[in-house]
Parts: sequence; C-alpha cells; structure tokens
Amino acid sequence: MYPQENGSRGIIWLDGIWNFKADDGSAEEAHWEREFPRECEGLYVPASYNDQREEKRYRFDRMKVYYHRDVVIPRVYEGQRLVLRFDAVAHNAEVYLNGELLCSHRGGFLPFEAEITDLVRVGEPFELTVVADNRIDHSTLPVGNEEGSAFFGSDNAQVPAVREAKKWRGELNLPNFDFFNYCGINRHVRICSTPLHYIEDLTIVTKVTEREAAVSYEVKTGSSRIVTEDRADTSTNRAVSARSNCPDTENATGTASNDPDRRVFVTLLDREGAIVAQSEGERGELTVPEPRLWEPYPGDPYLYRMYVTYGSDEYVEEFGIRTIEVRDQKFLINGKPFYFKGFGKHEDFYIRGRGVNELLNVKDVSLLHWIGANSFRTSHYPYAEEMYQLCDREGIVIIDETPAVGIGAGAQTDPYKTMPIRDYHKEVLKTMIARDKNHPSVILWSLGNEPDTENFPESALTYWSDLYEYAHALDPQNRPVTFVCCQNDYTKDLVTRTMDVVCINRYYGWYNLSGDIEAACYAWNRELDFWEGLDKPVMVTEYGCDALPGNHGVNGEMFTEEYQEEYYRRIDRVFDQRSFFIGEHCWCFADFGTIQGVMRPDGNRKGIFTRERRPKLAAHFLKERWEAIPNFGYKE
Ligand code: E8X
Repeated sequence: MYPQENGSRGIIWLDGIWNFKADDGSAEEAHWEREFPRECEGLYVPASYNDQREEKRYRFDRMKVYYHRDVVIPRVYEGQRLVLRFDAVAHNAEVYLNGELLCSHRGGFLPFEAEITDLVRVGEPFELTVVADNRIDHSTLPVGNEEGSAFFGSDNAQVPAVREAKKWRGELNLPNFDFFNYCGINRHVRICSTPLHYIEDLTIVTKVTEREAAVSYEVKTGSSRIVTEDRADTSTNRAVSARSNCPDTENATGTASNDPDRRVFVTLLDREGAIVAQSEGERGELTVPEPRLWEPYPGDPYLYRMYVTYGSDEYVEEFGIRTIEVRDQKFLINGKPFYFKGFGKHEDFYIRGRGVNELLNVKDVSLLHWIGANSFRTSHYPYAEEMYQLCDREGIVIIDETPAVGIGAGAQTDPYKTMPIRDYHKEVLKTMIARDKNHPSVILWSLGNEPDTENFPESALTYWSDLYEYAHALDPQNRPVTFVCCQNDYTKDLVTRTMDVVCINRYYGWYNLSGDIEAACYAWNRELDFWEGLDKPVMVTEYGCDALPGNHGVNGEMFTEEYQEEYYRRIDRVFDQRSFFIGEHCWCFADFGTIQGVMRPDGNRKGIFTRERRPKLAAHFLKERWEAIPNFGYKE
C-alpha cells in the first residue's frame, strides 16, 4: 500500500544527503555494512548516483555501492508499528540495520518494505546501510548483455585484434536494452507508522450497469509482528540489539474477527466529500446511483474516495469508476471506442538520472495535455507510484509495463531456455499488479517489451501465454493484457496475435527502408493487410526516428527535424485508413540518456521533445493532428 500521512499514520522521510561510497573491492572484507568507512561522499537520495559526481566509475563500472545514514525516530512514535519502505532501489538491494541484514530485494522498479518495530528504540539513533547492486545479466530484468556484442550496429567481432581486445577488457556491465543503466536509491525512502493493528491492503473493483455502479471492496488487515506469536514468515528480519518500543505486547493480540473494537468500516465519498454509501466488514459491495465515470482528459477524470477504518487505523484511497473492454477489434473505455494518442516514455532527466521527479512528472503531464495526447506506456518498467496518482487525477491513460526488456530479440540461442527469469518475471508481474491494481488510469498491462518471438516462436508462445494467463488471474479488475512486439517477421510470430491488443513497434523508414518514407508507408500498408485478417485491435507502441534539434534541411533527410515531422505526417495517414488500428504511440516522448554507441549521439534522440522538454518541429504537427482526433469514436 502506498504510504499515507493521516490521523493514524505518520511518515519519517529519509530523503536527503546520505553517506555514499562505491565498493573499491574491499567492502565485503572490511564489512562496510557494519563499519561504514569514514572517508566517503555525500550523495542525494532519491536519485541515481551515476551523474551526481564526476567520478568516471559512477557511470561505467559494474559494482555495488554503499549508502549509509543515521536515523532517529521521534518519541511520539512510541507504541506504533514501524515499517521501513523503499519505493525502488536499482537493481538488487540489501538493507542493514545497525549492521545486521534486515532485508534484501531483487529488481529496481518496485517497492519493498520491512517491519522494524522491535528492532529500534524510539528516540535513539540507529544506522541504516543500503547496498545497491547495478549488475545486469541474464538473470535480471531488464536483461543484461552477457555476450558483450554491440547493441546497435556492428562491432567487427571477426577482426582478431577486436576479439582480443574484448577479451582483454573482460567483464563489462552492458545492457540488452536502450536506456542508461541508472542505479542507486532511485525513489523515496520512508519509515511509515501505523497502529499495531493496521489496514494491510485494499482492493477496489467497480461494475457499471444502466443507472448505477457496484463498487466492491476487500480490505486485508494485519498485525505488527510484535503482537503475533508466529514470526516465522518475517525471518529475514534478524534481531538487532534494541528492545521493542512497544511495552504492551500482551494485551494487543487478537484478530479482526473476534474483537469488536477492530471492525472494518468503509465510507464512499464523492469528489465534494459527500457520503455516497457506507458499509461494514472486510468485504462488501456499495452502490453508487448515477455514477460519475472516470473519463480521460479532456473528459472529466472524476475520482471518488474510499475511506476505510479498522480499529484506530485509517486509509483513504482515490479511485475511479470506469469500464474497459476489448471487443470487435476495438478498445472500449466506458463502452466507447478509444483511440490511443501518445508516447512511450522514460523516467530520465539530467543529473537525477532515473530518480523520482515529481516536478518533471507535472511538466510531462502538462505537455501531454498541450500536445493533445491522452496516454503513454511506462516503457520499460513500472514507474514511480506518484506518476500513476497524477494520471488518475489528470485523466491520462497508462499502459503499465514490467521491466522485462531485452529477452533476446535477435538471439542465436533460445532465450527462454538460457535466461533464468521465468519465475522471477512472474513475481515481478504479481508485485506490479498488486501495486497498481486500483488506479483508474491503468487500463492495459504490458508483460514486456520486444522479446524474441521470431527465432524461437514456440518457446516464446509457451513463455508468454503462461504470463498472459497469470496476469488475467492476478488482476481483480481483469484488465486486458498485452506485450509489445519487436520489429520482426510477423508471419513467424505466434505470440503477438494471442494478446488482447496487438502492440507493435515498427521502424519502417528508420532502421530499415532508412530515409525512404514513401517506401515506409508502403511497408506499413503491407503489414496492416496482414493484421487486418486477425480479428484483434492493433496499435503501434513505438515508431519514430532520431531528430537532432536545430538540424534542418529543405528536403528532409534523416536526423533533421523536417524528416521526423514528415515521417509522422505521412505514416499517420496510413493509420487513418484502418478501422481496426486503435492508436499511435510515438517513440519517444523526450530524448533520453542511453548507452554510448555509434547510433546514439548524446543519447537516443527520437524524442518529440528534447531532454529538457522543448518541442521539436514534429511536436507542432502532432499537436494539430491530435487536437483534431477525439478520444472516442474516431474511427466510427
Ligand atoms: C530505439 C528503440 C528503443 O529505444 C526502445 O527502448 C525499444 C527500440 C527499437 C528497436 N525499441 O531504438 O529507439 C529496434 C528494432 C530494429 C528493427
């Protein structure tokens, strides 16, 4: 559950300057987790560490880095359950409290937490050490490039001197994906307090009928481990030399069902704060007569609030009432055919790297409104939770993607056999859906981006079908499920056509048919002929070309702003001819940092906006186009 400050809950923010030191090879032996070196730097949290200082290692080395700080919990928190929460640490993390391992976590884009109630004493300082590991390989999501081959273009690996030099260089930390491997404590760190008996989870599902909506809810409650006898399931938390801060563990035991003081009450409020419906119990169904539906901007993204109490704990969740359905090659929101206008994005900015950036989120959503977009995909990983909250409120539609990028497109060997990621991928999917399930803005799950589906189509089908079923089973709202298909020989691909929405990334006129937009349009038409017969709605989740801002030409050639503008103008006309074609996401919203390479002049420059968020020429074309395309009924 997202942390909340309210009448029953408090937050101690641990954002700010932390002690920082990159492992120089001696960390393990010298036990930095217990004895943090006095010679260290101050670095800002939350943000990637890579660009905060000029140290070359911070950008290029494969390594662990150590963060450290002292924490004191104010005495007013006496008797409360205390949980240390990390919104995201990339990629793998270990957390130590006073030198003892508190918890560890795999993956850099989802939250994790550990209860510390009995491990700390309020009013007395303790030490926190976080070890963040930036290593990427075949077992991580996103996937690392263990072969060390050039990601884009040729690296002349057949030349003996090149081969020998690569061997001499040894292990690098290369990505199998096209964004900079920004790492560290990328999102907020907080200590969150709740009462000892607390609301652990809330699930909201809405159904709309003719004149009313049924809002069903389920509340999960929990108790601090200091009041439950069985602590076996939190055994990663080892005892630390501090005694419990709760004096009254005896009287506090009990469960929700047998204690009349700890019942669940639920109140449903409208936007103005008026009570719409009320209920009691851990699950139930509330009726909203004549509901105001959540509609994408410029419609009204109306939000209701569910106020839950359980004993002395309380929690408020904003939610929307809306329906989603895929039917007859259409994507229906509230029963109306929706047309996706927008982008693939990144969490990426100067200096902060992939660090949470709420100011930039506000700016980006504002630019989405400005340009007439209604949606984006969280390419290529789940974003910081604050972005989803903002989009709920601003009426932006989200395709929510797991960090499964780099699963062997173009591979010589079957990645589904060689990469040990199957179970982990499922785990990540589960955590993402659990985290984001209540957001009205989230309308489609993406299982991953551009895996191999062409060289090992059968293996791919087994792998992705399993995840597809799993996602449907996990989501209480049962949203549509997709994955994003790489430019490939679509006739060999067996997976893409099995998804609820066909999402394709295509670079006709850029990586192939380079510089020839006319041929690109022709190719698009041939491919769309193919999809037309397959009875699924189709959208493009990436298409685009690099444009260097300020680079112009009368006859637009590659890398000019004119070429990018013409590319979109002419290809978009092709999309307009096809009724089953339900949306266009340009790649990319803004220029972004990535691995160096011969095709990456100061990053990936396919942005419609520059990295500092200035519009390129194509932005003005898209604004004109998208302002004329309604959210609903465009292809009717
Ligand atoms: C690109 C994009 C990349 O940034 C994104 O993360 C995934 C890529 C193209 C795949 N899709 O290069 O700008 C290239 C396929 C070539 C046929």
